[in-house]
Amino acid sequence: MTVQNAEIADRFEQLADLLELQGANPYRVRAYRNAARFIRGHSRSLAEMLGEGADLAELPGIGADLAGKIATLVRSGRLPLLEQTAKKVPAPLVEMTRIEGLGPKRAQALYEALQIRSLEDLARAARSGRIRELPGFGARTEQLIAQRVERAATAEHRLRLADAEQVARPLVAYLRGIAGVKDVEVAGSFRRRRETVGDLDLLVSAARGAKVMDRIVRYEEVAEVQAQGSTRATLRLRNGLQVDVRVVPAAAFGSALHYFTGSKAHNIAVRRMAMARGLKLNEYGVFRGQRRVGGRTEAEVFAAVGLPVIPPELREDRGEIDAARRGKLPKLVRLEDLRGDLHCHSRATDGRDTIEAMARAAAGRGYEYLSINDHSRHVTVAHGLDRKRLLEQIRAIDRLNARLGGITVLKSVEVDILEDGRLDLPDGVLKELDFTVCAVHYGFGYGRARQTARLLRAMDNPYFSILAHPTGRLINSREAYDIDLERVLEAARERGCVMELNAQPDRLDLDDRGCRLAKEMGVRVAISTDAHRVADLDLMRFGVDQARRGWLEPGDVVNTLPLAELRRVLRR
Ligand code: DGT
Ligand code: CA
Ligand code: CA
Repeated sequence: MTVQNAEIADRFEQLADLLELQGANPYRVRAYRNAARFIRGHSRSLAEMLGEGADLAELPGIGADLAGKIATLVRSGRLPLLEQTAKKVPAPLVEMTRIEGLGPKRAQALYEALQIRSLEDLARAARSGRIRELPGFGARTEQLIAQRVERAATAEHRLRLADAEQVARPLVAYLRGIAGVKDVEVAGSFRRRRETVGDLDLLVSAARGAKVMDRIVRYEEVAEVQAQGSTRATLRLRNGLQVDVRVVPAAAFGSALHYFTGSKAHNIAVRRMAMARGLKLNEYGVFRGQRRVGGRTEAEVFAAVGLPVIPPELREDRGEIDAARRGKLPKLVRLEDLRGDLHCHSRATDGRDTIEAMARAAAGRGYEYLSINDHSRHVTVAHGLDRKRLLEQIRAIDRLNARLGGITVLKSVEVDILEDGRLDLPDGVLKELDFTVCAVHYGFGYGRARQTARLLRAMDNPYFSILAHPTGRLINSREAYDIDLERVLEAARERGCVMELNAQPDRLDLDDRGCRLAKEMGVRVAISTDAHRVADLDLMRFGVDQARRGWLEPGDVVNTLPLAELRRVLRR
């Protein structure tokens, strides 16, 4: 299997934790952490880049040593230094550092002070209230640890959508290359663009009698063939992902595509409508008695039950069938509707490219505007901007706009929301900007009342425009912080603030439900990439996927607006 970026990043993070436990040089530890962070956010597959002969040592923070390790990992699936280091650290410690929010220091404290030797020990200690008595822990942390240990024990493994794409793309190309194969589609949650997928569901249409199944199971990334018949197979790939493949005749492709796209709840509702019309609907076609009356295309399936085609992103049985029946389906936002990106970084803080390079790349993507949102001073790891440096950046952008054609660079910032809800820069400088993006970067553990009050207070600031990654969750690695989202949305509507849908594949925050709630409550959304380099501008489509799942239309998304109108909306 092509090793994915996420996996490389996970291994480097693990290595950093273990090295820290061993008391290794902090610079070395940080180098692995920074590399992991970069790799996780990098939009291109490192394995693919290596395949094309790229020199990874040229990537920021990678260097010759790490590039060598990545090459080994991609080639062999192994990171020998990690294996050696893991042998030297007690196993329970290794296990504990993998619990979210623990990390090496806290794991070590628990190991030493409470003699915790397993996750069961840890759960027991949390339940008996012994953890809160340790210095640096407290009741809230104890409660979080208890929840997370439980979750770690029961977690089902779902792959992030962007990672699943990296697996699906070469597999689909392989299938398309098999003689006799006509059509290949990835159905299931992947086609509905869910933020994570449990497995891949592939549909292949082929000429009758073509021996495609024998070829399919010989795909080089297959680790195990769990089941194989003439028309279906279940495979496990080398990275652990399961793939269901079905070979169907062209006459039934639309029916199979509809059925295997799901969701299950949506299918059941559509089938019920078919029955009411005296039709039978299944993966093989639409039937009246024994006679096939449709099924070649998905449109035929929907037409048979009197519905227009419902976009896959809506097929969750969350009201889409009723909306379709009434001719009230939303006209979902599309990538082409977006006129700009409202959250990007530059070299001034932790971005890789210059403002000019970002702006030219955005113009090349057809955008009308792009904003620069470097971090504020509180984020010291990113060398955050203070008042003076931000004012300098504002003047530099004015000069750049004077000579750039075709695109406007908007002056903005990603300003920290401090512990008490104040913003990390004085109003005097914020008012010089076109708008602000405001974000929580620490204090994730506060209880709901305190966290919500913190956000509401921040929104009281007249220069607060957009709330960045509103819940702070990271898919598969960090829970959302505890807020009353409805309260926050209500406050946003009253004050004219906007919610971000951060398009980074591990954020997608607001998520689909959050977007839908925002729309229902009359709050607009900005779909933004949080780009740290030019290539990240292409992450926008992942944000659009979730916006569509959240029923958003162009009018619900501020960055579909022409610049003059956008300015009006963002200036409260
Ligand atoms: P996942 O894999 O957990 O991310 O989610 P899905 O939606 O891809 O689910 P999966 O792979 O179990 O099944 C693919 C599709 O097949 C599902 O979305 C709808 C259809 N399907 C599966 N089982 C049933 C069933 O019992 N009844 C009906 N009507 N459809 C089903
Ligand atoms: Ca699936
Ligand atoms: Ca499946």
